[in-house]
Amino acid sequence: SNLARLLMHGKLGGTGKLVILPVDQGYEHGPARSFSANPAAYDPHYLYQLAIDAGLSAYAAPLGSLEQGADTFAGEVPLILKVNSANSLSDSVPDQAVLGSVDDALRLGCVGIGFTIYPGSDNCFAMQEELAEMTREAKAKGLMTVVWSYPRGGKVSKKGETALDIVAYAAHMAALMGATIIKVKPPEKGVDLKDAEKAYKDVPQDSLSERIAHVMQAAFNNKRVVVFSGGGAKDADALVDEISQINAGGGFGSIVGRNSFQREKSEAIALLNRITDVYKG
Ligand code: FBP
Repeated sequence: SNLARLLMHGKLGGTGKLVILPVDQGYEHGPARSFSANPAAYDPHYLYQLAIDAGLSAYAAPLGSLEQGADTFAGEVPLILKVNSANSLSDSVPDQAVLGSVDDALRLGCVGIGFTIYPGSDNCFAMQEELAEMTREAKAKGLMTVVWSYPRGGKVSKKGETALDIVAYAAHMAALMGATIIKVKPPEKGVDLKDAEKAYKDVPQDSLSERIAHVMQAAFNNKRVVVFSGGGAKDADALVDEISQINAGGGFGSIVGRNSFQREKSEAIALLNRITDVYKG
């Protein structure tokens, strides 16, 4: 299967763990905000090569950047086509435009499609219906779906986007939608939905590893593959410590974008090596 192809690739091949390079930040946050820290990363070939040289499990990106290298790097790293994207110029409710298709992913030799949902947004039902439709087609054609489940808008406060109850809810919804791989942000302590306080009274959540364990419980008692995002620029030791706790809590891996491509290449590879070493145990 395509999931097996991804799990058998790179330095973590055969461990059941995975580290993915996602580069859609140019679309979501803008090119200079994404790439000025390491201008080499403006070039899609650099990003392919980074994922290959670091021995990562997969490289995920929107259509244009995957196309700009699909022939040159064919077969060298599993690819995930990120089929929908938000942008920082629009001031509308949280939403993403669907810009790629399952057939595009097949044409590019991808193992799967990546899709963001914003549970909570005024557009969340339409986004979930789009995902359901694309998941159906992807499964019929043998591709995986990787779901970026990012609650945003509605009853979710800005700070609450990473609260434990919200992240666990996000992982659970993606599991119910049949996602092959679920991607959420590392959860923080506390609940955001007032009526969740009682349900969380006895859930251990002081350490990140305890919070990760709860998210894994929400993902069908560890039966679904959940990976956690790297987030904005962080100190290398702090990121490795965070990832050690994700691993200790039973997380399946990480998706690390800005913390890898915003560093100069040798530093990025050194950090990604430390991260894969954590997941190798
Ligand atoms: P990072 O490791 O750079 O955080 O990448 C993960 C990611 O999900 C990207 O795929 C995406 O562009 C970005 O974070 C979205 O984050 P946000 O919606 O919070 O800006």
